[in-house]
Amino acid sequence: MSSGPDRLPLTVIGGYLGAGKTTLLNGILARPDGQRIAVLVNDFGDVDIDGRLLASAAGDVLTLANGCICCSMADGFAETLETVRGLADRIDRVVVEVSGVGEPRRVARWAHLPGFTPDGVVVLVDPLSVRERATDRYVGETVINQVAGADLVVMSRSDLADEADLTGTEAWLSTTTDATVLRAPLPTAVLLGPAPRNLSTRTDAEAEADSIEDGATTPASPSHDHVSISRHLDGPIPRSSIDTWIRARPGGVVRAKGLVRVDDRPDDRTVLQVCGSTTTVTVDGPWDGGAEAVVAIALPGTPRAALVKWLNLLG
Ligand SMILES: Nc1nc2c(ncn2[C@@H]2O[C@H](COP(=O)(O)OP(=O)(O)O)[C@@H](O)[C@H]2O)c(=O)[nH]1
Ligand SMILES: [Mg+2]
Ligand SMILES: [Zn+2]
Repeated sequence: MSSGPDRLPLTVIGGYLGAGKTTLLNGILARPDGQRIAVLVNDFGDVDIDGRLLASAAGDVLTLANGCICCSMADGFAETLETVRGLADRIDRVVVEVSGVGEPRRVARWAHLPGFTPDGVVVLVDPLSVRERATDRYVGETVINQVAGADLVVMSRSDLADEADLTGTEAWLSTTTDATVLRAPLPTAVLLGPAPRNLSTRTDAEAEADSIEDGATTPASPSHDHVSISRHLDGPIPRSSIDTWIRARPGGVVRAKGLVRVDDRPDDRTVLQVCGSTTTVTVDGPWDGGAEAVVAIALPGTPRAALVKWLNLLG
């Protein structure tokens, strides 16, 4: 019995590194409103940490590892969409998390493929850092394009920002995008359609003009030159090495994440999250049996050696 539409709504979630995309997705998966959702994750770096953070919340999580899906033809992405279309009778919709340097509006073109229907572009912004990032010479253009191409902009971390940050960011956003701007947390029904939100009113002809072929050959923007390195760890690491590591974060690092075991809690999964100047260390459950790994992402031009040395401080 399938009373739903025969085309799968495809929602794209974007936003700069650390903006809160995976957190938002986990929230959706935790409260799916009775919908069966397939999630596609286009993580930055070669270690699948986001996929594992999401997998603990739900079933159908597919990881897209073949480069940034906004600018490369990414055979992997076309194939994955094919796979998802094959699951159509057991899922209700698809949500794609684009890498933090990707342009989600470009990815949304894929929703015009047979079997899918566009359900909008949701872009996360961190009210504490987005205005500064937007002026950065390497990533500014990407951050602005992400926001400008959104249907709905969601301000994450509204719990940490003060009212001045929030209203200042809202004022900036109103000059940068036509999108509806809302503050997190938001119910799933608002994040995913159908909902009273300002879905772009582009005609099919305009969408056609933005053909997938064009997107496939568009050169990557300079923000794609972020320096990313990863390291696999072997066995539990000393608690003290985490403290040392936090204090030694080199300049240029905008994001790091890790799934590790720590010597005083060797059976648990400890999640390391560096996001801008904030570092959090949390335990989210028992060890998942995967590889112990950490990935660091830094602004273009950051010396790799500094990142290697930094990750080597862990254990
Ligand atoms: N306090 C707070 N922290 C958040 C919020 N959203 C995300 N974070 C934290 O910000 C960090 C980056 O979030 P993540 O979802 O992984 O960002 P992504 O890189 O865009 O996928 C993590 O440590 C999250 O726990 C929020 O609304 N409030
Ligand atoms: Mg993520
Ligand atoms: Zn890209």
